[in-house]
Amino acid sequence: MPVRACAQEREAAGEELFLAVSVTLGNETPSPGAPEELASLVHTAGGRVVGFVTQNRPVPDHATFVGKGKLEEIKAAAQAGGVSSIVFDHNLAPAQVSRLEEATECKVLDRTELIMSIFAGQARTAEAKLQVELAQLKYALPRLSGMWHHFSRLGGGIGTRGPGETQLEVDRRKARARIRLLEKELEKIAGRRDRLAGRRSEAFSVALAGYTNTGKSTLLNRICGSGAYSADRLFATLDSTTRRLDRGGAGSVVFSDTVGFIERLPEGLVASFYSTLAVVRDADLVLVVGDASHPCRDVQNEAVKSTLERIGAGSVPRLMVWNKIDIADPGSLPSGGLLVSALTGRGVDELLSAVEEERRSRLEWFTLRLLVRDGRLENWIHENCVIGSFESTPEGVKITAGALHGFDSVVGRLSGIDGSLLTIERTVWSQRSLDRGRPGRDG
Ligand SMILES: Nc1nc2c(ncn2[C@@H]2O[C@H](COP(=O)(O)OP(=O)(O)OP(=O)(O)O)[C@@H](O)[C@H]2O)c(=O)[nH]1
Ligand SMILES: [Mg+2]
Repeated sequence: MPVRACAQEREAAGEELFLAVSVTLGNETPSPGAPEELASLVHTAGGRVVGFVTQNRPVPDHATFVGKGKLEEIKAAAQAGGVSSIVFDHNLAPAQVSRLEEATECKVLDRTELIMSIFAGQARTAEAKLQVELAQLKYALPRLSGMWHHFSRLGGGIGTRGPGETQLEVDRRKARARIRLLEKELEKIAGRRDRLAGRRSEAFSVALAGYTNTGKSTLLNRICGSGAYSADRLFATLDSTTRRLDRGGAGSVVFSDTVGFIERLPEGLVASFYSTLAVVRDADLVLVVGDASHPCRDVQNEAVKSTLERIGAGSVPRLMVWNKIDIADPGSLPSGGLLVSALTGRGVDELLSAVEEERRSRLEWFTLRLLVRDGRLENWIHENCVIGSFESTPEGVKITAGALHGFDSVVGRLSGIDGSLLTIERTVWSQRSLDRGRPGRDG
């Protein structure tokens, strides 16, 4: 069967076929997993890459990104493969897209549009949908002139659908008004989340962050027994899920799972998902979850480190966790980090012990005296502090307790419940001095 007829049949079956283009610029070293990752992104978006064209250039061509000769090659390859969509593993200027589409007579998508299209297709929660629409609109705004022509000629498909699709056809004024509305809605949602977070701020918060598809949601489910959505696809998670780990003791730990990262995560998505990513920024500890079985695990991890900086979480303490050791080559396991399998549970107890050790190292100890027995105050202390000793005396209750976020935060919270029943001895020890066995007066 001729290639073209075969391609048409597959397109008719609902799969959009792509020619992929990747250019290595200047003295960049091509990332070894980049072609597979691009193909995987296209697959997640519902399409298939049927051909790959590469080029080395010192700098991008101003008009068409690739050079003239390469453009001819791309056009010929698209025709031979019977594809009407081309994806560039780069970000293109609006004028470059127009010229490329004219020259090749194909729809041209850049990396940002492709990733945004995946986000649009995967968004489940109201917040994620609004965030993706905002990112898409902001990206489309400078491209709106000619957009109508672009979509009417090329029809639907990847990059042209999603929460933002109808908005892409309206004029700039309407798009700007919509952007303002979306920003207001998102502020409201973020405000509600901040208020909720404030209520549980005494817990030790641990965020799972890492490259997409490394097993963060599976690990959250393994640790907390929760039903977070996990799947063998990129960007399965686009929101944040927080679960409390109930270990039966005082001073709880909450784990949050959130959207995964990728190399060159589009700026617009980082900005739009800023509040979703607050669980990482505000965490007491970030577990950086890597895929030990992935051939490009180190490149992925570099991308994760730089994304953590970009989202403002660069200074949060981290613990490296290498997941999927059940399918990793035992001869080349990564060093420097905990080794776990979220699927089989191997190493997960050691991981929890490491988290617990980290939490205890941050505790600050102090002594409280309650003048009378009071259920509400005692409950609060039990739920939010680690109890060192609890002594009932004729004058009330004497409690030695440790808290995560310092003595002052505890005083503030307890006074809010009923300060009149309380005297607090400002005798504060750090966990470190306790560990040395010589509790010294730090404050
Ligand atoms: N073999 C093996 N597979 C795993 C392990 N952990 C997760 N997986 C699989 O890896 C795939 C991705 O898992 P997820 O938990 O959805 O990954 P994620 O990091 O949350 O991905 P995103 O939400 O897309 O960023 C799923 O098919 C999981 O079953 C593991 O320890 N071993
Ligand atoms: Mg996930």
